Amino acid sequence: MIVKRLEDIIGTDQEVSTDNWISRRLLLKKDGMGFSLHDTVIKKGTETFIWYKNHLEAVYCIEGEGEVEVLDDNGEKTGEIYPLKPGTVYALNGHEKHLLRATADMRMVCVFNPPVTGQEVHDENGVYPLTEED
Ligand code: 9YT
Repeated sequence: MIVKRLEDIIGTDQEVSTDNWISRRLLLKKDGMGFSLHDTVIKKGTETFIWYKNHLEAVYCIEGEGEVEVLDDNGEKTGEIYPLKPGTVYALNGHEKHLLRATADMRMVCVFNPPVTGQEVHDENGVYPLTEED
């Protein structure tokens, strides 16, 4: 059995920070679960373009508020916007391009399949790279 605590991850290399979010990676590829599990804070006032073309992600909001806007394959707005508040989950089952906005610090529990390896941040296309073994 694996047991970890958020307090033990904060300040280690399993905590990855960008201008828009901070991600505490509780379970990673190396843990062998077939998914990774993250406790992520999306910073208030930010808008992030994201495209997980290599991953499926489910995101469960447990604190804060914001919205997610679905984009089409060209990255153009579709008008499809979903408010996010505690108790709302969205799942990117179609690798949708999207914009994530936080009007207050938003705390999200995120699951990735395939699991991330640890240090991933979005590249210039909003994408996390895939590792060789994936
Ligand atoms: C919700 C989302 O995709 N935020 C960006 C960071 C990501 N959740 C991560 O790597 O933890």
